[in-house]
Amino acid sequence: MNKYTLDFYKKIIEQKLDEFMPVQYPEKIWHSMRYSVLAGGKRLRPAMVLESCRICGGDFEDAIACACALEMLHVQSLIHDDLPCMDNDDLRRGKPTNHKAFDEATAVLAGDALLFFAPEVILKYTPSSVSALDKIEILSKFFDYGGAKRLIAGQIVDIDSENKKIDEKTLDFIHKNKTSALFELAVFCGGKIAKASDTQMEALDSFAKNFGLAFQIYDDIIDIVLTTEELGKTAGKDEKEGKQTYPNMYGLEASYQKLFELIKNAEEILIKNKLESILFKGILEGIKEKVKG
Ligand code: GRG
Repeated sequence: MNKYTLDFYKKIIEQKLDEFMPVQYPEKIWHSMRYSVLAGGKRLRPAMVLESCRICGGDFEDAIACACALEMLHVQSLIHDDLPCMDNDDLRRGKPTNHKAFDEATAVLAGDALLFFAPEVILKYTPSSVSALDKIEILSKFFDYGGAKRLIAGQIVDIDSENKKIDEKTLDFIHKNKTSALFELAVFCGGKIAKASDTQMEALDSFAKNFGLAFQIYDDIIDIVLTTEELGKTAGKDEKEGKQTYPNMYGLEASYQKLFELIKNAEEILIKNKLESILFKGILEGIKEKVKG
């Protein structure tokens, strides 16, 4: 297997996620947490933590705990997003959603438990070569970006905007917070652990901002053009639920254009800042291929 590709990182991440989450008493909650965390998924965010660390001169192994914690936060958001009180979905990552496989109360608790467990993983398993101050900065960003200022902010505006006419600024707010925030957090963690320079941190951040927005537009496009089987989650859900998306506001053609523009920006940021990345290049190429084909 080629080094530093998504498949390369995915294997490492999945092994560590399994290792960090042994089943213990009361088993039901751990089974529920593990069910969603180990259900597959592309593992983009944790892989981006590891790659950001590596391309800024760090040892990516030092960032594994952070990468797994970020995936746990992401999975928590998916479990809660799928609940009947939110998106009410039956299928996620090609499997029944957590509340379908277990029950609603267990799914709520599994999400809550992951939220507390993730920072514990950062503290417990990040090596001592990462300074206490850097760990505090990472945790502080983790709480900021996962909370009411970013991820939850995006989600609540998204929910409140369903079936309403919203302006471009509001749509932008939703995308930047419910989706881009975790990509920005991923590259911040990787860069911080590598002790990246301010210039590198800024470059990673603007790469992630462009990538995050591109990824949400891509996610909205494939919701329209791919099937449920291809997606591993219910297709056509956005339209049905009156969700505010880029294609709904600007049309499919303009969405493709915006997607390619953002991808180009992201590629240029990497080149300009000499951040040579096999993973980032591969993910961007993969998105282009998928929407073209
Ligand atoms: C942090 C307490 C707390 C709550 C979170 C529920 C919620 C608030 C936020 C949901 C945000 C959400 C579901 C955003 C969608 C982002 C998105 C495009 C997800 C799909 O990501 P992929 O394609 O999924 O990377 P896989 O399954 O491959 O990991």
